[in-house]
Amino acid sequence: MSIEKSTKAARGTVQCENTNINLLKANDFVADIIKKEMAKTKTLLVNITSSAGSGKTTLMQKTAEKLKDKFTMAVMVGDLETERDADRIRETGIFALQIVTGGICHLEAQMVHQVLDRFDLENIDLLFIENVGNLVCPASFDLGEDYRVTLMATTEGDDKPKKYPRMFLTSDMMLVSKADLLPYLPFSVEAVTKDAREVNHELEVIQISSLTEEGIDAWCNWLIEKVKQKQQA
Ligand SMILES: Nc1nc2c(ncn2[C@@H]2O[C@H](COP(=O)(O)OP(=O)(O)OP(=O)(O)O)[C@@H](O)[C@H]2O)c(=O)[nH]1
Ligand SMILES: [Mg+2]
Repeated sequence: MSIEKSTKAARGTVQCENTNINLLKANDFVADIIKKEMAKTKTLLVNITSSAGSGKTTLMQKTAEKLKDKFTMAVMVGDLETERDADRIRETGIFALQIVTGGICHLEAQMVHQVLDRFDLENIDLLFIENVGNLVCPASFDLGEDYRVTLMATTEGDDKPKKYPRMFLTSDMMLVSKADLLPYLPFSVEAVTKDAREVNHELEVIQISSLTEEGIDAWCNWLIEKVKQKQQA
């Protein structure tokens, strides 16, 4: 099964007893509308997920610094409170919009759709969604993205993929972030990769550090390739 098929099928599968099936159906309906909109404007949509503090915003800043002269890019960022992440991303010179969820622990397709008209999609090649920081709820909500990328920081411990499998099952890429801290931590990249691939054998993995720029070229090249594919589709 292709990555696209397997991850999207997983995103649509309701496994958790507490999950509200109607809510997810409504979400998927709007996610489809977003997908169609992105197909029309040939905008690559990438949903960035992780635990709180794994380095999502820092990676958005670094990616903007590296790619903003190559593509038009923008970021939509979800947080429970404050405009802080959007402010940080705007400092790089790209457009960023904060969605304040007011306590909701994830973004839903409806929230994304509501603010889409604030983005000049016809002229945006690459749109990121920085999701609310946690490995649980964001896993269940398809936002119409082309790709889901999960950061797994070395500071979190290497046991997370098996404890929070749905996030890794529904992701296309795992970025092992804060790799510069590896010499100081009991964290095995080999072990985390093995566990994550046992959950999702098609998961791509890149080790990165936004501080030292390790792996940032590989990450940017992956994005460049995906933007190209989207524009040729
Ligand atoms: N050592 C190290 N620290 C990093 C790296 N990337 C981010 N950080 C630090 O980690 C902390 C959290 O980074 P953020 O980018 O705010 O993380 P986030 O995932 O956006 O956080 P939330 O939006 O709150 O979930 C900050 O103090 C960053 O400076 C990295 O590659 N290496
Ligand atoms: Mg952030």
